[in-house]
Amino acid sequence: MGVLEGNWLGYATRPSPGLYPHQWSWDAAFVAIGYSHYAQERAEAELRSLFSGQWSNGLLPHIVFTDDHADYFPGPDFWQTERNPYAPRRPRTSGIVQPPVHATAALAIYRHARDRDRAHRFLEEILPRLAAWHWYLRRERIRNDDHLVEIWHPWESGMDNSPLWDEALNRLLPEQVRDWVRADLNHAKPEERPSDDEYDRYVQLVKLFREHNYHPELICRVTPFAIADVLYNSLWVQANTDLAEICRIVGADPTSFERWADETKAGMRRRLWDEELSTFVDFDLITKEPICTRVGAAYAPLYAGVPTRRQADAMVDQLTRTVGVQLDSTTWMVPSFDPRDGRFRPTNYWRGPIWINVNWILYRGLKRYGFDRLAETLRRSMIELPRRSGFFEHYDPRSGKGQGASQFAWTAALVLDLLFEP
Ligand code: 2M8
Repeated sequence: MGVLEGNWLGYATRPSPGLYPHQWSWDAAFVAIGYSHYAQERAEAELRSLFSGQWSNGLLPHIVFTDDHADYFPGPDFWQTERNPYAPRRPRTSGIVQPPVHATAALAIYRHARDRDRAHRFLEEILPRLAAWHWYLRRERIRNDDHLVEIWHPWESGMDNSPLWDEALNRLLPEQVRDWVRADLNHAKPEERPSDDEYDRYVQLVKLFREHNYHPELICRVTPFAIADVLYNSLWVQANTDLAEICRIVGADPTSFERWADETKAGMRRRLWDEELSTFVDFDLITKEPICTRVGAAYAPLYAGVPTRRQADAMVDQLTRTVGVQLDSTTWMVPSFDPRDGRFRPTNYWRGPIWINVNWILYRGLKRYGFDRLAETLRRSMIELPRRSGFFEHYDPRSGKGQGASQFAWTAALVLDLLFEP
């Protein structure tokens, strides 16, 4: 609770002091889940603040800027989202999205509420906004018969420099002129952050979207990066299921969201399942090739009930034999990337370290399919790691040492969720 208190800005929670001074989209959802157990009003405020940055076409931006002058790149003056008529003038925002965990967070607020009437009113208030957000993804980001949502930027996945994107990013040429300066290295060690070459590509994509004034119907034609990501689509399936439940609670029609969950679930089974790897894999919509890279988030479909029983058994068998790591006799966790792969880097961001949010998603998945013992070990490990090392952004999968930003909000929020869980 102290970590969340320290990051509370009075109306929203920043991910951490220093490195992340604004409000991020999926961070806000995880943080709201943490607050939902003991600070209902604050949980509501967290989502309300994020949705104050929603565009009138439904896009929920990946960053809502809290302070125009904070030391963060790219800031609002670089994004220039005011070029798009749907973007709000205030607060200023970025022009891309992040994974849709928000309906899930809103439902958690209702389920954990001390004051149910108030929570009911909150659901009524937030439902149109959640629906507009899901309609945006459905309308602008699904253009294949498999009903898979596509992302156009590594930042949209939330797993910025995951090896999943290496090939797609390598197809972009390095920037000729670097007319911008990174701010992250003022706050973090370079070996724990993406490389300059990766930033080059991230910024190039932003410039391309900016040139097209963030119009999705133009971007979808020109983007060199379009991927159907397993984690994103799993969270989308579950969020639709949760949004349908919200509809039922407030007496609205849940059928569209139920159908969207079912359609993407079927599409994932059809298009993303890799029999040889015994897991789901991302799909590059530009090259029309699967991305056969084993990352920790590849097991997220368990969370959304996507795999068949046979697939789930094969996945968990693989998971325990490959990506999962035993830190000591009692601690077992899932790093962001397969430790046996030559590109594995235990201290580098999304290329190896353990992240609590992905493990929380996998924990829920293991429970959903009845892998209770493994789920319980994972739950205890997720509580144990921060207890030993502090609430860090990520952890070294060899030693459990905390890395990246300290006082990291979603780590604290999700540990709270585990502790409060009945
Ligand atoms: C990281 O991403 C931002 C860009 O969005 C950054 O590196 O500046 C990612 O870990 C992302 O998943 C997270 O939401 C964000 C804030 O915690 O940081």
